[in-house]
This record gives sequence, C-alpha cells and structure tokens, in this order.
Amino acid sequence: MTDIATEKATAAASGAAATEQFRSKQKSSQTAVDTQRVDILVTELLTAAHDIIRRHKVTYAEYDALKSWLIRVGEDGEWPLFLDVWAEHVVEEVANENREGTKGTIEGPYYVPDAPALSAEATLPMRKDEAGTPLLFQGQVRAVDGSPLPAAKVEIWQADDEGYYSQFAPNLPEWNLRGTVIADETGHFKIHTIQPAPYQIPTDGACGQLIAAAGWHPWRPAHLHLKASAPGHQLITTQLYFRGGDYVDDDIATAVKPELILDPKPTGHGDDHEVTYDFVLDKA
Ligand code: MBD
Ligand code: FE
Repeated sequence: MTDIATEKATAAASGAAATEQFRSKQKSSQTAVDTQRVDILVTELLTAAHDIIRRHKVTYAEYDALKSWLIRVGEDGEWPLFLDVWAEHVVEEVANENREGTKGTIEGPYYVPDAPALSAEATLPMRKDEAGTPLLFQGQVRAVDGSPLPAAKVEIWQADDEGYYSQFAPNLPEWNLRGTVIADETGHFKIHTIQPAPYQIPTDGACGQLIAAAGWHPWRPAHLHLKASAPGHQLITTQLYFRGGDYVDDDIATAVKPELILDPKPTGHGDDHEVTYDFVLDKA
C-alpha cells in the first residue's frame, strides 16, 4: 500500500507525467515533418556524431555506456526533461530571433494547459500554509507600439518553495501555483504568489546520472514560467528569474537572459515583496 502523505518525488514518476503531458499536447497539434528536412537534419546530426567519434577515438566501452544510458532515458520517461534542458534553448533562440517584444525562453517539461481562470487581480491557487516569501507580481501587457492590450491573458506556472511543480511531484493540490490570469481592459494584472525555489534536476534518474557522470551541477535558478497572449498578437512563452539568486549565472538549461531578471523589493509589510514586469507582444 502506498502512503500518499509520505510518497517521495522520483525521477521516473515525474518523467512519466511529463511524457504523458507532452503526448496529450501532440495529439491536438501533430504536423508531419517534411521528408527532405528529415533527410538533411538527421544526416547532419549523425555526421556530427561520427566526426566526434573519430576525433575523440570513442571506445566500445563508451559506446555501450551511451547505449545503456539512452535506454534508461526512455525507461525513466526523461526524454522531455533531457531535451528541454539541453536542446530547447537553441530551438527557442531560432524561433524567436525576429521578435521585437518581450524576450522568450524555453517552456520546459512542466506546462499544463487550461489552468484555472483568475481575474486581473488574483492569488494563485495555493495551500493554506504555502511556504515561501510572498510576492506580488504585477504589470501590463502592451503591443510593441506601446498601446495597452485589453483581453490579454497571462498564464503562470511555477515551483513551490521546495522546487516542486504540481502534477509532476506527489502530494500537491492539482493546480497548485498555476493559473490563467485575465488582464483588465488596460492589460494590467496583479498576481499574488510566493517566490519559487531553485529547481533541481532529479538525481535518481537518467538525467541525474549524466550530470553526476560529467561532474556538472543539477540546478536551474528559481523562476516563474509565463505565457502572455492577446488577440491579434503572438503568444510569448518566457520565464522570469530573481536577481542575485543561486544559479542565475549558471543555469543547467541555459535559459536565462539579462532582460528576464527581476529585482523584487520589500513592500514594508512583513516579508512581502513586489515587482512590476510589463509584457510587450509582437503583432501576429
Ligand atoms: C524546469 O523547471 C524547467 O523549467 C526546465 C526548462 C527544465 C527542467 C525543469
Ligand atoms: Fe521550470
């Protein structure tokens, strides 16, 4: 019998949930990749791998270590985590290179669509005793020309004060620290939440094994995940970080940009902090 209250977070459980989440997203938006593109991209990827093998004289022991590790990535459901940590940032860089508005960054494996709708000033769903420094995150959604965007939407999801995401770690309410905020008629929003903790890549799965084997650290800096959108404008997926926080200069996922670092100030009420950040959306 599993004791729900003491269930521990595991790489395999979190990986299975992320894999499931990705599959359900794919079902609704599957587009075939062009044959010529597959040919070019896979051929170049394999040729790059062949070059590395020759240049470094890769041994059978190393080849077999890679094979076992790749098998384990699948077993642990960690393909979404692996790809989003070590590859997505370059896909995002290419996808958003021509944008003028707010900088994007990676989505990562823990977005869940259709979080509860909240009004323009709202507190994210959280536990009565939710730990963490209270944070008021407020701002406005505007167009590149400065005009306010009515009917803008700000989706937000984040880890808790222990670095865990609801729906990907045990013992958390389903929509904890997730919401879809509908801004007011001038694009303004005020979101009451808590400051998240840094995120540690699970150490008990394939990605953790790689990190240990290579002598890296397993951390992402504390971050808020966001998707901002408005009618007639391009949705932007981004993250915001905290100035001076651990790993801001050394993110395992290479997803920090200087424009995305917040500097919340104490409000003077207890430990509360607040920060203003405005989103700027490119035309669709
Ligand atoms: C995260 O929280 C995250 O945002 C990314 C991109 C990868 C792993 C964990
Ligand atoms: Fe994250």
